[in-house]
Amino acid sequence: MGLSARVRRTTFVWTMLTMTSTADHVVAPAPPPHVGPKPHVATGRIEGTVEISTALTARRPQFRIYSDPGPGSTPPPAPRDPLAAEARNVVVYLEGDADQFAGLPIDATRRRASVTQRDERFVPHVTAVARGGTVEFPNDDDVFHNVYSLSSAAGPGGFDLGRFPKGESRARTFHRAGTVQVFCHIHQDMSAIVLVLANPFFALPDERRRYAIEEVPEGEYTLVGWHERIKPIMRKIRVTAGQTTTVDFNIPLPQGGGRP
Ligand SMILES: [Cu+2]
Repeated sequence: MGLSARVRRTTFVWTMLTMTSTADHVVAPAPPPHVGPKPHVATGRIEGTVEISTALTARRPQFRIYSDPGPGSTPPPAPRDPLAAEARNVVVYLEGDADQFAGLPIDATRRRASVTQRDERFVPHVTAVARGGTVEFPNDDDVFHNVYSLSSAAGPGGFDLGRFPKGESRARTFHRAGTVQVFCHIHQDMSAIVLVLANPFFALPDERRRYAIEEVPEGEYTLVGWHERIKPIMRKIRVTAGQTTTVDFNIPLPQGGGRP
């Protein structure tokens, strides 16, 4: 037989071995889904790009200052592209408590996040955790900061982590899905948002505006593109095992809008 046929045969045998080992790994007969500590679920991937489409008129002067620093001045660290910066404030997530999610273990990394107080801002401005997740709020500034919220998603009455100095941190655990707006009593223009999500299938775009949600159980879902200044964008999607579903979002920010 020719070389290519041999290669193909080798591949076939390897595939069979892989399948056999996979089959051995799963208890036979296959348990019903949602039962057992680690159900074997066929998963796929969702990925895409987030574009922000607006002139951001009212905010442009702020960025012009950064892009044209005077001689000898040290401007605060600023993104080269303000639109790319807004893409970092987008969260893409699967909606709701779909049946497909029941009994799935939630990766611990989906339940941890950190929002630093730096240069009298919360960094990042937007973060997300799965329900039950904990967010750390370390103070990296030379001045005291405070962290509080009145949002109902943060629990009855919200929370107030008090005032604390540089080098210290306070944490808050979020048990209810929803949008938590975070502020500082001392600096009124400081604000952050913690999006607490009902499931672990979410992502924030990277600096190239790309996002990816891994190991999503096969099925049909509503994928949401969220930004604080728009009505969430909903897309019906299907995730197929072993495949990548590509969904790009175009987020039209209202012109001249500031942060609420
Ligand atoms: Cu502050």
